[in-house]
Amino acid sequence: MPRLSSFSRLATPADSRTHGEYRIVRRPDDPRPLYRFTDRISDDSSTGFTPRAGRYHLYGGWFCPWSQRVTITRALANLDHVVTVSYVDNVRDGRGWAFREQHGPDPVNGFTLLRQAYEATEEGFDGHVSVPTLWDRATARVVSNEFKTIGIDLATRFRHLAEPIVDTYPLRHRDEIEELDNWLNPAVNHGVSQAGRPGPDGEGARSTLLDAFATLDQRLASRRYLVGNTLTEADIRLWVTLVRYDVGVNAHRVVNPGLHEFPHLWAYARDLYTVPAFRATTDFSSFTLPGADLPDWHAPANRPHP
Ligand SMILES: N[C@@H](CCC(=O)N[C@@H](CS)C(=O)NCC(=O)O)C(=O)O
Repeated sequence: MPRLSSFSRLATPADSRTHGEYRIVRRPDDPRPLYRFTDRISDDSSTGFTPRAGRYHLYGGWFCPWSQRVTITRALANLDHVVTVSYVDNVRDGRGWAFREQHGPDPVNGFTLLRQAYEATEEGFDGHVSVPTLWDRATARVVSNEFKTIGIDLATRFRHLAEPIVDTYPLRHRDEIEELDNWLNPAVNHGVSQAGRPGPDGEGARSTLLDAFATLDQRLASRRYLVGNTLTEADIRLWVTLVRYDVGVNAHRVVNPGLHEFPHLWAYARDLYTVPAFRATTDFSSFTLPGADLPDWHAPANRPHP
């Protein structure tokens, strides 16, 4: 019988009866960050993580908006041949994210569970096992599972190795991008899950979310992108939530009749879907709830020129 190489090893199917549900027990007095690994890539060797072709690997999840932010950024930074990527399975049990048939084995370490990458970095690791996770082949450890700084580093630190298709984090717009994030991250990116809670529990979040959509709709009536006149990180951050909205949290129309109620915002979202980096990193089946109707993402967007 042929021996399987370590790189074709896969986890056994997700099974909550045997392994329990995935959950994190966090002591209230634990001072460590929620997402434990927060190292940065820097081109002046101050962090030890220097940008080199082939050095880093991104563990992503098709279902995950935080992960998709980073895979879109990677594509727009033109890093397809510089930073490799692979995907965990769409479902998990108490063991956390795992590598299974659908998206293939771990091509770097042959791990069957993403947790093993964390344990290789910190003995007895007991924190969040999350995607995206950035792995360093040179030191054989996790660099970061902080999606925000992973995205910024991919957008800014590899330019000597690859000419970006789009500069998604231009110096002149960084303050405005982060200012928008201070509003949109709680109101929209995190607000959607709260808004999906039925009844009074979700009421506040629903009105905050719909107010934010209305303000964005107005903002996007006369401009193609959120900040400046090119696509930036601000658009990526918003879009990954918009693309999931009508088939995820709002699949059963618990928040509103649909994104189409905000015609400029909806056209803006469709316009971004025409960008190959957005389209190629989207797998609707990985985040569409059973019975949800997929809106027509291919309808022409007719957006204002920047
Ligand atoms: N929720 C994180 C972003 C990353 C994240 O939540 N990823 C999800 C998948 S979409 C995950 O892997 N969660 C496992 C965990 O956080 O333990 C944050 O707000 O910083």
